[in-house]
Amino acid sequence: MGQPKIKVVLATYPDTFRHDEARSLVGSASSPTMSSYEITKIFTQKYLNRSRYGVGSGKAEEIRQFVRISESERLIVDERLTSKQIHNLEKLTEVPVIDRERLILDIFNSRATTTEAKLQIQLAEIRYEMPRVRENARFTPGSGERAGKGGMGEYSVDIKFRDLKRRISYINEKLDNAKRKRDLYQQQRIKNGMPIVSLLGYTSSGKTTLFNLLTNEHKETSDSLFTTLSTTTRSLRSSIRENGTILLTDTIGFISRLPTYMIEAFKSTLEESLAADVLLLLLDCSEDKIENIRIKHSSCWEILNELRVNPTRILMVLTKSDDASREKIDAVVNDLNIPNPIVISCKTGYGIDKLKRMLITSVLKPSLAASNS
Ligand SMILES: Nc1nc2c(ncn2[C@@H]2O[C@H](COP(=O)(O)OP(=O)(O)OP(=O)(O)O)[C@@H](O)[C@H]2O)c(=O)[nH]1
Ligand SMILES: [Mg+2]
Repeated sequence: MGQPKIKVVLATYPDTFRHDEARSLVGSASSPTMSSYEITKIFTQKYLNRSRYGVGSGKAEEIRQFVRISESERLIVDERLTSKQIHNLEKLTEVPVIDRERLILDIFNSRATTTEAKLQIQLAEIRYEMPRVRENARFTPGSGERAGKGGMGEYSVDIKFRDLKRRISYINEKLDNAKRKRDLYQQQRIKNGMPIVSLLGYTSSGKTTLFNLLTNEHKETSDSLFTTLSTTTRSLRSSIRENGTILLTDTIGFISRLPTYMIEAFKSTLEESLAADVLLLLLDCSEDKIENIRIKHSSCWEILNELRVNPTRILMVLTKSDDASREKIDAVVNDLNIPNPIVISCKTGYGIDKLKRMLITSVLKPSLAASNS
């Protein structure tokens, strides 16, 4: 029997993309005690960055009343909140408040299995905490008084800051060790002339499902967000290329509005994928709304640009075609201006042979990849 669910109220934006994504994030998350969440009501607000509560004061009061009558146990706000906003909301609603970044970190925490992923999350946790140490110092929880009158004084803020910085150096050192091992492996791979193809894309775009299909692996897949957090590399099935091995890499997915410090925390994992000879950028075309597909597409490109990836090595792959009409796929291709799309379905096998052929050609002549980007 599963744990009882925790009743939560969600405050998000009115547009469908953010609304639906926030709901999926809550559905994928669980509390530190591993209980999952059940949404009692979704409140929408055009702005979630108002100074006092994030939401407007009127909405905050509505939320307070609903939390009380529905006996909800948490409030989740789909935006980054300051310590002060969290404190104000907690005081008003009398339940713990979780902001978007905290929610993503909680999902990461519940999913991390490798030592490296755990270290990366610890790094992201510290980076989440750092600005809040300073923010906290500006008011005294419980009284709103200035620091020094029982709040965290400047002296203790400095000590806390120094401690966090020390922890960052320690984690970075450990991550560097892991990176050195990976670099060594990569040098060996280059020496042996083994081309590498990586799977990238929005979370839940179908990367691991394709990875499993092409490598005979059984890595976990699910419709929850961030099922995969660490990088796995395997050989493609030998039938793909008779005269040598191609390696395939699966990694963490992207999401919109991901703060830079979180991308940075996972950079060492991502770097392995970004260094591949060919990068397959997967895009789920089964989404109901083309607007949502467009947002996911542009979020991926924003992150790839931020990570300075050379676009000529990227091949676009539209996934889950079994769940999308021909018209929808054509509309996506036109809308996003993809010249030579590879359309696949891991469920029916559609397009998989074409993808394999395309991969062989691309790793042999990497410049061909440019025609698809
Ligand atoms: N209908 C259909 N569903 C698919 C297909 N490929 C994957 N899925 C489903 O899409 C969901 C996400 O698939 P994953 O392979 O876990 O996606 P991912 O990109 O690895 O996701 P993260 O690791 O969370 O970033 C799962 O429920 C899969 O069963 C497909 O070709 N057709
Ligand atoms: Mg995955």
